[in-house]
Amino acid sequence: MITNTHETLQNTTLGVATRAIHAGQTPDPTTGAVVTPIFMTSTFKQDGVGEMRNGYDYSRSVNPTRTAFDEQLAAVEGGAYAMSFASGLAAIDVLLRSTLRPGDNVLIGNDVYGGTYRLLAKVFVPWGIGLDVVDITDPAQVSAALAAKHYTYLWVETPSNPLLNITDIAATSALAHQYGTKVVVDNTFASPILQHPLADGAYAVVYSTTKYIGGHSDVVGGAVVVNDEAMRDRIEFMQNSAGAVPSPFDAWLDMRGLKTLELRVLRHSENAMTIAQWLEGHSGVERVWYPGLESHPGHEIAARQMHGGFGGMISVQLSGGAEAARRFAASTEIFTLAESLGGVESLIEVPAAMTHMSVAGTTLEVPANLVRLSIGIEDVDDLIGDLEQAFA
Ligand code: PYR
Repeated sequence: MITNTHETLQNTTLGVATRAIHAGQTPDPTTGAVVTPIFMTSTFKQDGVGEMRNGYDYSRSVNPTRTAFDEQLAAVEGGAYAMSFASGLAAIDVLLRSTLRPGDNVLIGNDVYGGTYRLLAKVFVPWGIGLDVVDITDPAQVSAALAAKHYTYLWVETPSNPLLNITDIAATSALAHQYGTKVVVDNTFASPILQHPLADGAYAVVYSTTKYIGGHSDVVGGAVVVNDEAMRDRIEFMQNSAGAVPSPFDAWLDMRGLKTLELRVLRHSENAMTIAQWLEGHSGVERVWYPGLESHPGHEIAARQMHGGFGGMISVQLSGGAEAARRFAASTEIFTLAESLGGVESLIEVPAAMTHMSVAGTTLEVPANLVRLSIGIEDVDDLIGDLEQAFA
Protein backbone atom coordinates (compact mmCIF):
# COMPACT_ATOMS: atom_id res chain seq x y z
CA MET A 1 0.00 0.00 0.00
CA ILE A 2 1.10 3.56 -0.65
CA THR A 3 1.25 5.74 2.43
CA ASN A 4 1.94 9.43 2.58
CA THR A 5 5.06 10.45 4.39
CA HIS A 6 3.07 11.99 7.26
CA GLU A 7 1.64 10.41 10.38
CA THR A 8 -1.81 8.92 9.91
CA LEU A 9 -2.88 9.62 13.51
CA GLN A 10 -4.52 6.21 13.39
CA ASN A 11 -3.23 4.88 16.66
CA THR A 12 -3.31 8.04 18.72
CA THR A 13 -5.52 8.81 21.68
CA LEU A 14 -6.79 11.98 19.99
CA GLY A 15 -10.55 12.46 19.87
CA VAL A 16 -12.64 11.71 16.81
CA ALA A 17 -13.15 15.37 15.81
CA THR A 18 -9.39 16.00 15.90
CA ARG A 19 -8.69 12.87 13.87
CA ALA A 20 -11.39 13.81 11.34
CA ILE A 21 -9.77 17.19 10.78
CA HIS A 22 -6.07 16.22 10.84
CA ALA A 23 -5.56 12.56 9.93
CA GLY A 24 -4.20 12.11 6.43
CA GLN A 25 -3.97 15.88 5.98
CA THR A 26 -0.57 17.48 5.44
CA PRO A 27 0.08 20.99 4.12
CA ASP A 28 1.15 20.67 0.50
CA PRO A 29 4.97 20.48 0.46
CA THR A 30 5.27 22.71 -2.64
CA THR A 31 2.96 25.58 -1.74
CA GLY A 32 2.06 25.12 1.91
CA ALA A 33 -1.64 24.87 0.96
CA VAL A 34 -3.35 23.86 4.19
CA VAL A 35 -6.01 21.79 2.47
CA THR A 36 -4.95 18.73 0.49
CA PRO A 37 -5.33 19.70 -3.19
CA ILE A 38 -7.55 17.90 -5.67
CA PHE A 39 -4.81 16.08 -7.57
CA MET A 40 -6.70 16.09 -10.86
CA THR A 41 -4.16 14.05 -12.76
CA SER A 42 -4.42 10.65 -14.36
CA THR A 43 -0.68 9.99 -14.31
CA PHE A 44 2.55 10.97 -12.55
CA LYS A 45 6.00 11.77 -13.94
CA GLN A 46 8.58 9.12 -13.16
CA ASP A 47 12.13 10.14 -12.28
CA GLY A 48 13.50 7.23 -14.29
CA VAL A 49 11.96 4.14 -15.84
CA GLY A 50 9.92 2.53 -13.05
CA GLU A 51 11.11 5.18 -10.55
CA MET A 52 7.92 6.53 -9.04
CA ARG A 53 7.78 9.44 -6.63
CA ASN A 54 6.34 8.23 -3.31
CA GLY A 55 4.76 5.29 -5.13
CA TYR A 56 2.47 7.34 -7.37
CA ASP A 57 2.24 6.14 -10.95
CA TYR A 58 -1.36 6.14 -12.23
CA SER A 59 -4.57 7.42 -10.59
CA ARG A 60 -6.57 4.21 -10.90
CA SER A 61 -3.95 2.58 -8.67
CA VAL A 62 -3.36 5.48 -6.31
CA ASN A 63 -3.96 9.21 -6.11
CA PRO A 64 -2.81 11.57 -3.33
CA THR A 65 -6.26 13.08 -2.71
CA ARG A 66 -7.74 9.60 -2.38
CA THR A 67 -4.87 8.53 -0.11
CA ALA A 68 -5.56 11.54 2.14
CA PHE A 69 -9.25 10.60 2.42
CA ASP A 70 -8.49 6.91 2.98
CA GLU A 71 -6.09 7.71 5.84
CA GLN A 72 -8.56 10.18 7.36
CA LEU A 73 -11.40 7.65 7.23
CA ALA A 74 -9.27 4.84 8.69
CA ALA A 75 -8.34 7.13 11.58
CA VAL A 76 -11.93 8.20 12.24
CA GLU A 77 -13.12 4.59 12.10
CA GLY A 78 -10.27 3.40 14.29
CA GLY A 79 -9.42 0.78 11.65
CA ALA A 80 -6.09 -0.02 10.05
CA TYR A 81 -6.96 0.36 6.35
CA ALA A 82 -9.66 2.25 4.47
CA MET A 83 -10.12 2.04 0.73
CA SER A 84 -12.52 4.25 -1.17
CA PHE A 85 -14.58 3.48 -4.24
CA ALA A 86 -16.80 5.07 -6.87
CA SER A 87 -19.97 4.08 -4.95
CA GLY A 88 -21.10 2.12 -1.92
CA LEU A 89 -22.07 -0.77 -4.18
CA ALA A 90 -18.66 -0.73 -5.87
CA ALA A 91 -17.12 -1.04 -2.38
CA ILE A 92 -19.40 -3.97 -1.52
CA ASP A 93 -18.75 -5.63 -4.89
CA VAL A 94 -14.97 -5.47 -4.48
CA LEU A 95 -15.05 -6.66 -0.88
CA LEU A 96 -17.14 -9.68 -1.88
CA ARG A 97 -15.23 -10.48 -5.07
CA SER A 98 -11.91 -10.24 -3.28
CA THR A 99 -12.83 -13.30 -1.26
CA LEU A 100 -15.80 -15.26 -2.57
CA ARG A 101 -15.53 -18.10 -5.04
CA PRO A 102 -18.38 -20.06 -6.65
CA GLY A 103 -19.74 -22.47 -4.04
CA ASP A 104 -19.26 -20.05 -1.12
CA ASN A 105 -22.25 -18.77 0.85
CA VAL A 106 -23.41 -15.44 2.24
CA LEU A 107 -26.04 -14.94 4.93
CA ILE A 108 -27.91 -11.62 4.94
CA GLY A 109 -30.66 -9.99 6.95
CA ASN A 110 -34.20 -9.73 5.64
CA ASP A 111 -34.07 -5.94 5.78
CA VAL A 112 -31.20 -4.53 3.75
CA TYR A 113 -30.75 -1.84 1.14
CA GLY A 114 -32.42 -2.98 -2.10
CA GLY A 115 -29.22 -2.35 -4.09
CA THR A 116 -27.21 -4.67 -1.83
CA TYR A 117 -29.81 -7.40 -2.21
CA ARG A 118 -29.92 -6.91 -5.99
CA LEU A 119 -26.13 -7.17 -6.28
CA LEU A 120 -26.09 -10.39 -4.27
CA ALA A 121 -29.21 -12.00 -5.73
CA LYS A 122 -28.82 -10.95 -9.36
CA VAL A 123 -25.05 -10.85 -9.81
CA PHE A 124 -23.42 -13.09 -7.20
CA VAL A 125 -26.03 -15.86 -7.10
CA PRO A 126 -25.90 -16.50 -10.88
CA TRP A 127 -22.10 -16.61 -10.50
CA GLY A 128 -22.49 -19.53 -8.07
CA ILE A 129 -22.68 -17.90 -4.64
CA GLY A 130 -25.26 -19.28 -2.23
CA LEU A 131 -27.44 -16.61 -0.60
CA ASP A 132 -29.70 -17.17 2.39
CA VAL A 133 -31.89 -14.63 4.15
CA VAL A 134 -32.79 -14.63 7.85
CA ASP A 135 -34.07 -12.20 10.42
CA ILE A 136 -30.60 -11.17 11.49
CA THR A 137 -31.89 -9.54 14.68
CA ASP A 138 -33.02 -12.98 15.92
CA PRO A 139 -30.03 -14.93 17.36
CA ALA A 140 -31.96 -18.24 17.16
CA GLN A 141 -32.43 -17.86 13.40
CA VAL A 142 -28.82 -16.80 12.91
CA SER A 143 -27.53 -19.75 14.99
CA ALA A 144 -29.66 -22.26 13.12
CA ALA A 145 -28.47 -20.95 9.75
CA LEU A 146 -24.79 -20.92 10.77
CA ALA A 147 -25.04 -24.45 12.15
CA ALA A 148 -26.64 -25.75 8.95
CA LYS A 149 -24.11 -24.49 6.42
CA HIS A 150 -20.77 -22.69 6.23
CA TYR A 151 -21.06 -19.03 5.36
CA THR A 152 -18.05 -16.94 4.39
CA TYR A 153 -19.84 -13.73 5.34
CA LEU A 154 -22.69 -12.70 7.56
CA TRP A 155 -23.94 -9.38 6.24
CA VAL A 156 -25.33 -6.97 8.84
CA GLU A 157 -26.97 -3.60 8.35
CA THR A 158 -27.63 -1.87 11.66
CA PRO A 159 -29.67 0.28 11.75
CA SER A 160 -31.08 -1.44 8.69
CA ASN A 161 -32.48 0.16 5.57
CA PRO A 162 -35.38 0.94 5.61
CA LEU A 163 -36.85 -0.43 8.87
CA LEU A 164 -34.07 0.68 11.22
CA ASN A 165 -33.82 -2.78 12.74
CA ILE A 166 -30.99 -3.16 15.22
CA THR A 167 -28.56 -6.08 15.36
CA ASP A 168 -26.23 -6.64 18.31
CA ILE A 169 -22.86 -6.49 16.51
CA ALA A 170 -20.77 -7.87 19.41
CA ALA A 171 -23.10 -10.81 20.11
CA THR A 172 -23.59 -11.62 16.42
CA SER A 173 -19.84 -11.44 15.75
CA ALA A 174 -19.10 -13.74 18.70
CA LEU A 175 -21.67 -16.22 17.40
CA ALA A 176 -20.38 -16.04 13.81
CA HIS A 177 -16.78 -16.58 14.93
CA GLN A 178 -17.76 -19.92 16.46
CA TYR A 179 -18.63 -21.05 12.94
CA GLY A 180 -15.67 -19.45 11.15
CA THR A 181 -17.91 -16.82 9.56
CA LYS A 182 -16.82 -13.19 9.13
CA VAL A 183 -19.21 -10.36 9.94
CA VAL A 184 -19.43 -7.38 7.62
CA VAL A 185 -21.32 -4.35 8.89
CA ASP A 186 -22.82 -1.77 6.58
CA ASN A 187 -22.42 1.19 8.92
CA THR A 188 -23.82 3.79 6.53
CA PHE A 189 -26.82 4.78 8.68
CA ALA A 190 -24.87 5.09 11.95
CA SER A 191 -21.65 6.57 10.47
CA PRO A 192 -18.29 6.13 12.19
CA ILE A 193 -19.38 8.72 14.75
CA LEU A 194 -22.17 6.73 16.39
CA GLN A 195 -21.04 3.12 16.03
CA HIS A 196 -17.72 1.22 15.87
CA PRO A 197 -18.29 -2.24 14.37
CA LEU A 198 -14.61 -3.24 14.19
CA ALA A 199 -14.21 -2.62 17.92
CA ASP A 200 -17.33 -4.74 18.47
CA GLY A 201 -15.86 -7.72 16.60
CA ALA A 202 -16.82 -7.15 12.95
CA TYR A 203 -14.29 -8.15 10.29
CA ALA A 204 -15.05 -5.36 7.83
CA VAL A 205 -17.10 -2.17 7.67
CA VAL A 206 -18.59 -0.78 4.48
CA TYR A 207 -19.97 2.67 3.74
CA SER A 208 -21.86 4.48 1.12
CA THR A 209 -19.89 7.72 1.62
CA THR A 210 -22.59 9.35 -0.51
CA LYS A 211 -24.60 9.60 2.70
CA TYR A 212 -23.40 11.04 6.04
CA ILE A 213 -19.67 11.06 5.25
CA GLY A 214 -20.02 13.20 2.11
CA GLY A 215 -22.96 14.79 3.87
CA HIS A 216 -24.06 17.33 1.25
CA SER A 217 -25.75 15.18 -1.43
CA ASP A 218 -23.13 16.19 -3.96
CA VAL A 219 -20.99 13.07 -4.36
CA VAL A 220 -21.46 9.34 -4.91
CA GLY A 221 -18.86 7.17 -3.18
CA GLY A 222 -18.14 4.16 -1.02
CA ALA A 223 -15.51 2.72 1.27
CA VAL A 224 -14.35 -0.47 2.99
CA VAL A 225 -12.42 -0.49 6.28
CA VAL A 226 -10.54 -3.58 7.51
CA ASN A 227 -7.82 -4.44 10.02
CA ASP A 228 -6.54 -7.53 8.21
CA GLU A 229 -3.48 -6.67 6.09
CA ALA A 230 -3.88 -9.66 3.77
CA MET A 231 -7.47 -8.62 3.11
CA ARG A 232 -6.33 -5.04 2.47
CA ASP A 233 -3.94 -6.39 -0.18
CA ARG A 234 -6.69 -8.45 -1.84
CA ILE A 235 -9.08 -5.50 -1.91
CA GLU A 236 -6.42 -3.17 -3.32
CA PHE A 237 -5.56 -5.74 -5.98
CA MET A 238 -9.22 -6.03 -6.99
CA GLN A 239 -9.73 -2.26 -6.79
CA ASN A 240 -6.81 -1.71 -9.16
CA SER A 241 -7.80 -4.58 -11.44
CA ALA A 242 -11.46 -3.58 -11.78
CA GLY A 243 -10.99 0.18 -11.42
CA ALA A 244 -14.17 1.44 -9.71
CA VAL A 245 -12.28 4.21 -7.93
CA PRO A 246 -13.56 7.66 -6.93
CA SER A 247 -12.29 10.60 -8.94
CA PRO A 248 -9.87 12.90 -7.10
CA PHE A 249 -12.69 15.46 -6.82
CA ASP A 250 -15.05 12.85 -5.34
CA ALA A 251 -12.38 11.84 -2.82
CA TRP A 252 -11.87 15.53 -1.96
CA LEU A 253 -15.61 16.07 -1.37
CA ASP A 254 -15.71 13.01 0.89
CA MET A 255 -12.64 14.29 2.71
CA ARG A 256 -14.18 17.70 3.26
CA GLY A 257 -17.45 16.16 4.44
CA LEU A 258 -15.72 13.87 6.92
CA LYS A 259 -14.15 16.86 8.69
CA THR A 260 -17.57 18.06 9.90
CA LEU A 261 -19.20 14.64 10.29
CA GLU A 262 -19.38 14.66 14.06
CA LEU A 263 -21.12 18.06 14.27
CA ARG A 264 -23.62 17.11 11.60
CA VAL A 265 -24.43 13.63 12.89
CA LEU A 266 -25.10 14.92 16.38
CA ARG A 267 -27.52 17.50 14.98
CA HIS A 268 -29.16 14.96 12.61
CA SER A 269 -29.68 12.68 15.62
CA GLU A 270 -31.06 15.40 17.86
CA ASN A 271 -33.53 16.55 15.19
CA ALA A 272 -34.56 12.96 14.42
CA MET A 273 -35.26 12.14 18.06
CA THR A 274 -37.52 15.20 18.41
CA ILE A 275 -39.38 14.35 15.19
CA ALA A 276 -39.73 10.64 16.02
CA GLN A 277 -41.29 11.51 19.37
CA TRP A 278 -43.66 13.95 17.67
CA LEU A 279 -44.63 11.42 14.98
CA GLU A 280 -45.32 8.73 17.58
CA GLY A 281 -48.21 10.74 18.97
CA HIS A 282 -49.71 11.66 15.59
CA SER A 283 -53.14 10.33 14.56
CA GLY A 284 -52.04 9.76 10.93
CA VAL A 285 -49.30 7.36 12.02
CA GLU A 286 -49.61 3.59 12.44
CA ARG A 287 -46.04 2.94 13.59
CA VAL A 288 -42.77 4.83 13.91
CA TRP A 289 -39.45 3.02 13.42
CA TYR A 290 -36.67 4.90 15.20
CA PRO A 291 -34.10 3.14 17.41
CA GLY A 292 -34.09 6.04 19.86
CA LEU A 293 -37.72 5.40 20.83
CA GLU A 294 -38.39 3.01 23.69
CA SER A 295 -41.11 1.43 21.55
CA HIS A 296 -38.47 0.25 19.04
CA PRO A 297 -37.72 -3.48 19.50
CA GLY A 298 -33.97 -2.84 19.24
CA HIS A 299 -33.87 0.19 21.52
CA GLU A 300 -31.94 -1.43 24.38
CA ILE A 301 -29.24 -2.79 22.07
CA ALA A 302 -29.04 0.51 20.19
CA ALA A 303 -28.65 2.43 23.46
CA ARG A 304 -25.66 0.21 24.29
CA GLN A 305 -24.15 -0.02 20.85
CA MET A 306 -24.63 3.49 19.47
CA HIS A 307 -22.84 6.41 21.10
CA GLY A 308 -24.02 10.01 21.08
CA GLY A 309 -27.34 9.49 19.32
CA PHE A 310 -29.46 7.15 17.23
CA GLY A 311 -28.90 8.67 13.79
CA GLY A 312 -30.93 10.80 11.45
CA MET A 313 -33.13 8.17 9.77
CA ILE A 314 -36.77 7.55 10.66
CA SER A 315 -39.25 5.25 8.95
CA VAL A 316 -42.94 5.66 9.53
CA GLN A 317 -45.95 3.57 8.52
CA LEU A 318 -49.02 5.68 7.83
CA SER A 319 -52.54 4.72 8.93
CA GLY A 320 -53.99 5.49 5.50
CA GLY A 321 -52.03 2.74 3.67
CA ALA A 322 -49.97 2.96 0.48
CA GLU A 323 -52.03 5.77 -0.97
CA ALA A 324 -51.55 7.93 2.14
CA ALA A 325 -47.80 7.23 2.05
CA ARG A 326 -47.49 8.39 -1.56
CA ARG A 327 -49.67 11.47 -0.96
CA PHE A 328 -47.73 12.42 2.17
CA ALA A 329 -44.32 12.02 0.49
CA ALA A 330 -45.45 14.18 -2.41
CA SER A 331 -46.85 16.94 -0.17
CA THR A 332 -43.84 18.18 1.79
CA GLU A 333 -42.22 21.50 0.98
CA ILE A 334 -38.98 21.49 2.98
CA PHE A 335 -38.41 17.73 2.80
CA THR A 336 -37.44 16.94 -0.81
CA LEU A 337 -38.93 13.84 -2.45
CA ALA A 338 -35.76 11.96 -3.38
CA GLU A 339 -33.80 8.77 -2.83
CA SER A 340 -30.59 8.79 -0.77
CA LEU A 341 -30.00 10.14 2.72
CA GLY A 342 -27.49 11.66 5.08
CA GLY A 343 -27.22 15.11 3.49
CA VAL A 344 -27.72 18.39 5.34
CA GLU A 345 -31.14 18.76 3.71
CA SER A 346 -34.14 16.63 4.73
CA LEU A 347 -35.36 14.05 2.23
CA ILE A 348 -38.49 11.93 2.06
CA GLU A 349 -39.22 8.80 0.03
CA VAL A 350 -41.47 5.75 -0.27
CA PRO A 351 -39.08 2.73 -0.14
CA ALA A 352 -41.51 0.24 -1.77
CA ALA A 353 -41.75 2.47 -4.85
CA MET A 354 -38.27 3.97 -4.83
CA THR A 355 -35.09 2.72 -3.06
CA HIS A 356 -36.38 -0.79 -2.42
CA MET A 357 -38.25 -1.54 -5.65
CA SER A 358 -35.74 -4.31 -6.44
CA VAL A 359 -36.94 -6.39 -3.44
CA ALA A 360 -40.60 -6.48 -4.57
CA GLY A 361 -41.95 -10.05 -4.50
CA THR A 362 -39.05 -11.33 -2.32
CA THR A 363 -38.86 -12.06 1.42
CA LEU A 364 -37.35 -8.59 1.75
CA GLU A 365 -40.48 -6.80 0.55
CA VAL A 366 -41.10 -3.63 2.57
CA PRO A 367 -44.51 -2.34 3.75
CA ALA A 368 -46.30 -0.30 1.07
CA ASN A 369 -47.41 2.29 3.66
CA LEU A 370 -43.83 2.99 4.74
CA VAL A 371 -42.33 6.46 4.32
CA ARG A 372 -38.60 6.94 5.01
CA LEU A 373 -37.34 10.28 6.28
CA SER A 374 -33.74 11.44 6.18
CA ILE A 375 -33.77 14.15 8.79
CA GLY A 376 -31.51 17.04 7.87
CA ILE A 377 -29.91 19.69 10.03
CA GLU A 378 -32.48 22.42 9.42
CA ASP A 379 -34.41 24.00 12.31
CA VAL A 380 -36.45 21.19 13.78
CA ASP A 381 -39.60 23.30 14.24
CA ASP A 382 -39.64 24.04 10.51
CA LEU A 383 -39.34 20.32 9.74
CA ILE A 384 -42.20 19.44 12.08
CA GLY A 385 -44.32 22.23 10.57
CA ASP A 386 -43.66 20.82 7.09
CA LEU A 387 -44.66 17.28 8.10
CA GLU A 388 -47.77 18.60 9.87
CA GLN A 389 -48.98 20.38 6.73
CA ALA A 390 -48.26 17.24 4.63
CA PHE A 391 -50.61 15.22 6.88
CA ALA A 392 -53.42 17.72 6.27
C1 PYR B 1 -30.92 4.75 -0.36
O1 PYR B 1 -31.53 5.81 -0.47
O2 PYR B 1 -31.26 3.86 0.44
C2 PYR B 1 -29.77 4.58 -1.20
O3 PYR B 1 -28.79 4.02 -0.82
C3 PYR B 1 -29.82 5.14 -2.53
